Amino acid sequence: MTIHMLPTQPFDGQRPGTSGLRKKVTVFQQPHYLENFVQSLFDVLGGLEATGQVGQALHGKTLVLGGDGRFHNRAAVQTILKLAAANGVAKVLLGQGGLMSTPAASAVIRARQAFGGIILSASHNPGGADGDFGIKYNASNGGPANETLTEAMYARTQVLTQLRLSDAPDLDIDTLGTRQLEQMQVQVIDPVADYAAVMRGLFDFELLRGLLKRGFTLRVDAMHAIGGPYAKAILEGELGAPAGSVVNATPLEDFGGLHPDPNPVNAQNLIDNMADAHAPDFGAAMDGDADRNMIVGRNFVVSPSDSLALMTAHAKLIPGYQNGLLGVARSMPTSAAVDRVAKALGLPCFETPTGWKFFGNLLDAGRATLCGEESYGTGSSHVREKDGLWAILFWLNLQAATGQSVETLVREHWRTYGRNYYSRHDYEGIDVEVAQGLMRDLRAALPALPGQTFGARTVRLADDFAYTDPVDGSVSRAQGVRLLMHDGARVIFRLSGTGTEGATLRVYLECYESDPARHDIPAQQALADLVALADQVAGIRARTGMATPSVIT
Ligand code: VG1
Ligand code: CO
Repeated sequence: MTIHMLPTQPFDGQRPGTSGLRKKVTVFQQPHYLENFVQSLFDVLGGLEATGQVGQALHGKTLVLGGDGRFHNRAAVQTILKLAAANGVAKVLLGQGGLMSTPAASAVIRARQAFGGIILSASHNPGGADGDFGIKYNASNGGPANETLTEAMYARTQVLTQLRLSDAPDLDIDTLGTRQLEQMQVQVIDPVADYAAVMRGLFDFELLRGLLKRGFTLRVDAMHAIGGPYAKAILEGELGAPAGSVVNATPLEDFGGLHPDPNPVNAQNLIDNMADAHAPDFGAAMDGDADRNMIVGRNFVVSPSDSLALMTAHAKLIPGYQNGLLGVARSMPTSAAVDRVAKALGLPCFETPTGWKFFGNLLDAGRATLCGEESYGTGSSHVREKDGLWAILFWLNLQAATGQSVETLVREHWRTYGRNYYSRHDYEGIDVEVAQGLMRDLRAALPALPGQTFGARTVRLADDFAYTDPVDGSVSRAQGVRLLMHDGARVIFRLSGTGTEGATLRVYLECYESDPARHDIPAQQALADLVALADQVAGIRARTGMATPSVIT
């Protein structure tokens, strides 16, 4: 085995987006494409620029490695191991079969005090040979690399000239145990164990066993992705849910040809099952890397923004949060439902840009305990990622503790706090120039909007969201255009940072209704005037040629 220094040339476009670098599998399969990105990461982590000595700062360090099992996962693991060995990494903790969910990777980094971790996933994006692949780096707190680090990585990809790679043969990644690659140890670990231990410490497993024993039924749809093994081990294995409660539980390289995104559109099958006369008591789905969750009651879908608000309101019923919360945080486009609960409970409430990386500092500093995003993501300080199965266990524990169904819990919540009607309209696959033009013109139109009236609503504030991190003072600008109405309604526009084809425009719509007699209006109807407003202000239909959004959640 020898370590080779191979000449290489920079690739364009290796700037990480909302959550790591995501591209088509075919892009990642280009010679040196993955190698360049990982070498750039190691150069930055190793302090190459600072010390001039390769591998200095990585010396003696342990990294965690695993992915969601999508196509190219196994090949990428082998390549990354050979790069890590050649770059002086002391040890890699590798999930068996190269597998690890995103929240589990975060749990392992924290439990084993690793230096960081590399997660191979394009999350909810489709998989397979024609699908997407992705890679992201998490730091020693278990959370996504912050913008300073991702920008440094990107800068490095643009000037990279050399790879350090071992020519060792491929390693056995399927058998538990420790093996050697050059000077580096590779320990193949059970990807579920550390994560399950964290869950045991948060939830009342005894109570949940009792609930399931009494015949409470559930259907958890793992969408042929990495959440399957975790849900099976914990829900069926440990808590005694009947075999078959977790469906689509075997991770497939192409997710069965489906789109592993737990929303009512892509998890239609779950929605149908929960509308059935024989529907189970509780339903849920997770995404490709198991950090997202959708919560479904009998014939009743919970909006992710409501889920966060409800968790905040009831947190003290859950053992892990019985002493109360330090604070809560939501991404800017997430509805303000949680703000109302925070206000009632006297909790600090933070509004961050889209992307879990922005919650890291608040969690580390002990200023927030629960965090959430409208995109079916909720989590807490137990790890530094959003966590699908955690959310499922939280809702199960909540139902066990209160004896109330999902629908009753949500309706009670609306009665107490009012309902924030919410929807997201996605326009996918727009020409990039068109999308950028739309946002540019929208930004230019902002100064004239305050005071303007559209039907019953008047614009109170129109701006481009900027965030100053209250912990480190870093500023992130241009995080989305906000139109805030005098009555609390909002329309938000931003472009997706996770897509791999053209541009995706996301339009987020929200309005507030305090009157319980008006809590049963279909969301699209309640928000119809805001949809029209959005089109009037941004010219979506005219510019994109799309009469309707491609996805409505
Ligand atoms: C989307 C969501 C965002 C989420 C991100 C990563 O980003 O909107 O809330 O944090 O995906 O989630 P964007 O830039 O496409 O809107 V995951 O589960 O894909 O890692
Ligand atoms: Co995900």
